[in-house]
Amino acid sequence: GEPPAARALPQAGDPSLVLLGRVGVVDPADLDDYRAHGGYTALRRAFALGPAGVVREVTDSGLVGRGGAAFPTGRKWQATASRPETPHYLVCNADESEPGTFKDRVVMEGDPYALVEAMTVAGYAIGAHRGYLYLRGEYPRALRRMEHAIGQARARGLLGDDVLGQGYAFDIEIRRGAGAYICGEETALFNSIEGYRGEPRSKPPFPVERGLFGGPTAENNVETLVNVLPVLTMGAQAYAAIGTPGSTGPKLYCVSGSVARPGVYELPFGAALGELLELAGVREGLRAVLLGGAAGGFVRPDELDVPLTFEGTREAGTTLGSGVVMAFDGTVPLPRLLLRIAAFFRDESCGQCVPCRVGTVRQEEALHRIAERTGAAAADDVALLRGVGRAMRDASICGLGQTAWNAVESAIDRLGAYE
Ligand code: L3W
Ligand code: SF4
Repeated sequence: GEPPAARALPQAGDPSLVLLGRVGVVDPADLDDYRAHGGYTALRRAFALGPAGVVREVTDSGLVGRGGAAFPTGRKWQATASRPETPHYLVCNADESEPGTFKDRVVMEGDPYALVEAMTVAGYAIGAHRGYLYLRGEYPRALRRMEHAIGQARARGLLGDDVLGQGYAFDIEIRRGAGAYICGEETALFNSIEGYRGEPRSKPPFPVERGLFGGPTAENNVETLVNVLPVLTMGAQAYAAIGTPGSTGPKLYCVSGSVARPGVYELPFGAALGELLELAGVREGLRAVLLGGAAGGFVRPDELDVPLTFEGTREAGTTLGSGVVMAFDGTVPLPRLLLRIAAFFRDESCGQCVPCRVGTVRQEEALHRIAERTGAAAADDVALLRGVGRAMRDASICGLGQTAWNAVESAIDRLGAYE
């Protein structure tokens, strides 16, 4: 089709990109090449600042978590660093499993040393000597590249007993997931590392207080951690000038569905959804856009001016989540799509609590009945969906159950599904 009119398509490797600038340019197996492209300047700056100085920079940058919940990273690190109990742990959540999310994979495959460096900075800031990288089991190439990068960093004194000769000890261990979506929930992830069933724990206590092996733990998403590198290299103020006051910095988006050029895009926070879709080459006949993944919500074609920020999407009644942008045209029957989402949650519910274990089954059954009636819903089925949805949202232990009805609800209320 026609090239996008809005602006030049940012390509991976474009040096103007803050997060993807090295992807596709640097040799992901070569530590020296990483260094030649600016690698390890952030860690040097971290050592110059000291742990408290790093936490201050991250706090001042306004960086918030990129795994979907947008919790302030500086506050999380400060809370972990200040706990008197030892040891402290760093956990990188690389169990990227939200349907439609594939940004962390691009970072790990294309710029693995960046994550090694970022984890080292984070470990230093929070006073941890051990970091765990919990890696999605279905990412064999990311596993190979991260294993290699960690091994090389260790061989060159960038991990181990005396990192960069600064007297700081830090090492990284990789643990692989085994295909369960729920193990991306931070406390289920801890249980999985500890050898227990991957079931979420009740919060509070939050991980900053009692996390992995009961110790104070900072758990961060891959994209969150790699953002710490530009925070340190450009400084908190310059970083905070990117994006909007409420959502600072650059963001990665995973664009898929009815677009000409699906893939990972980096844009500063604040671009309009329509602008991103232009870049990705949105096709004719757009019917709806799912933002935030299976746990997210739908946006109509007449709402594409919604700004891609945490506050903007919240105001519009949806969520940015981890950056999923899934475009659907009229060739995708909405009832089938909702049924697929419901089946996903029914499949992935860990079964620990009743509202989610039973609710995800009831939700799928109701959607089946509706689909069998060629998409027309009886009023009592919609009422049942609302009741079950409310129970799941209010009474589930973790985010899976709490969000399992989001997409269906927004399809009914905003897209007029089943009318
Ligand atoms: C200290 C407090 N820490 C909260 C910490 C908490 C966690 C973070 C966010 O994720 C999202 C959902 C979807 N003192 C604290 C505190 N924390 N209060 O902040 O916590 P929370 O509970 O708001 O969210 P969460 O359960 O960690 C839910 C998204 O995740 N999601 C799926 C994501 C999938 C991916 C992926 O595949 N890559 O990210 C599904 O629901 O957007 O908003 O660390 O400990 N007072
Ligand atoms: Fe398990 Fe669902 Fe309960 Fe979360 S909400 S603990 S996934 S049963």
